Amino acid sequence: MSHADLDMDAYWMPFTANRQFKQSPRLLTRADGMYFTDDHGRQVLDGIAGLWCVNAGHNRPRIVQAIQEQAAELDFAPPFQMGHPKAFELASRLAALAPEGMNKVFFTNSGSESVETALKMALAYHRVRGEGQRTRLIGRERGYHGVNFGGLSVGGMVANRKMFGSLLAGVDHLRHTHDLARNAFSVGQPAHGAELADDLERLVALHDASTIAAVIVEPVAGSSGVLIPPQGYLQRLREICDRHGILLIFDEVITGFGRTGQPFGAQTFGVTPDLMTVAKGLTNGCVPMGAVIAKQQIHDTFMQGPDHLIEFFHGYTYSGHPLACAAGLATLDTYAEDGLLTRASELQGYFAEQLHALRGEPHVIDVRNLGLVGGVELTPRAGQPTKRAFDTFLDCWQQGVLIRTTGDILALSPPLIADREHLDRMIDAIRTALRRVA
Ligand code: PXG
Ligand code: PLP
Repeated sequence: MSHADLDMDAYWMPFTANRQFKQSPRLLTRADGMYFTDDHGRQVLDGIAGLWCVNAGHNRPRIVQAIQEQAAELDFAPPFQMGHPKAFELASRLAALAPEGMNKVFFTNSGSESVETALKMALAYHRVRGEGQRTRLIGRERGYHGVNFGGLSVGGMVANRKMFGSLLAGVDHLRHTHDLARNAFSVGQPAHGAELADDLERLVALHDASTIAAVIVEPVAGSSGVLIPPQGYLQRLREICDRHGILLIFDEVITGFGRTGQPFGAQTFGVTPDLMTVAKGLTNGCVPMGAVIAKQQIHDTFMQGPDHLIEFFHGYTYSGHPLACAAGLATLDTYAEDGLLTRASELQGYFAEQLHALRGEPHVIDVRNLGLVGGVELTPRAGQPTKRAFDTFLDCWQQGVLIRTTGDILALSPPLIADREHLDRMIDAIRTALRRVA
């Protein structure tokens, strides 16, 4: 079906320039492997794993079959006071992949819900331990933690926040780590900025540690433009949290499932958080699902009082949905069979080399990379912020390559099945586009 036959009026599209889109729609109708097909039958190379989620590539037979079979076998089981085997199985498999000691899994349906869940877990954890005055949550400027009120509050993307009132009370933010003056064109982790973690000491001095429940950061900030943590930064944040009894939450919604070269960013960077949020790649994007993975000790702290009482008053109708669990199990099998959770570590050298060759192309003021994530920052067009990057995106789309933009930053996060030729083609498309956008 072509969009000429489609009534586009009713659908209010998320995070989309609705009027512009409906004038000139970009419709995807099929997907397989590294490619989408659009409604004109054109093949479009997927440079962003759908939306940082289709890590094993599209239409993987094992996952498709698992979803089909599950739908016919058990379509739904209530998650409260009831269970079904695949939820337990998937939780065990995730615990085995996660960093040592992080072995309790709470299911949600998205990254946003995972973040809300982790923030609530942190608050309740302190309360259960008798430190209920630890209510403050600390995020970071330029952080993205989804779109619900907790995640928005700790998040630091101004456009996402400014329309929505005063958000959660008692939230503060660390400074972001983006520093073009010292770190532009760093290959991998930038050298400068570990000391920015000390900003947490400033907030501790201001609020007192006894009021702070948790700090949440993305190991690599994705949505706000591919910001790679400076060498030593996450280690230092961990040390400061430990010193003050503050929980450290890693939001691994993007960095999870092989994106940075190890199963989780925590492993790539050698820093273990207390709570970890995941989503996206958990089911290869095929069925909505998220999870919070907690340290055993945090979970165990809740397990007190009479054992017929609910320990944590939280959960979603679709927590651990059978279809999502089936997709998750088949996704983990697919990752394991194809060695995808460490494949980015093999490809990242080549990817970095090719991506950094964009240095010197028109408008390029920074190139950054880690694992199979790349960012290319452009000078904004005078008086028209974001337009140059968006025009570059449109040009790439015309060339049959899907990239992503945020502000004036281009992002690449290819499926982890990509080969060198795919990476070349994505980067060539960006080069060609940059040479012709104004
Ligand atoms: N945390 C992080 C770190 C994310 O990247 C979320 C939470 C929210 O997940 P859900 O599933 O509720 O969307 C995300 C999501 C982009 C982009 O263009 C990134 C996300 C979502 C939409 C667009 O970079 N990440
Ligand atoms: N709103 C109403 C009226 C509900 O009954 C429920 C769940 O029962 C929700 C919201 C929450 O929905 P979910 O559990 O899918 O997040």
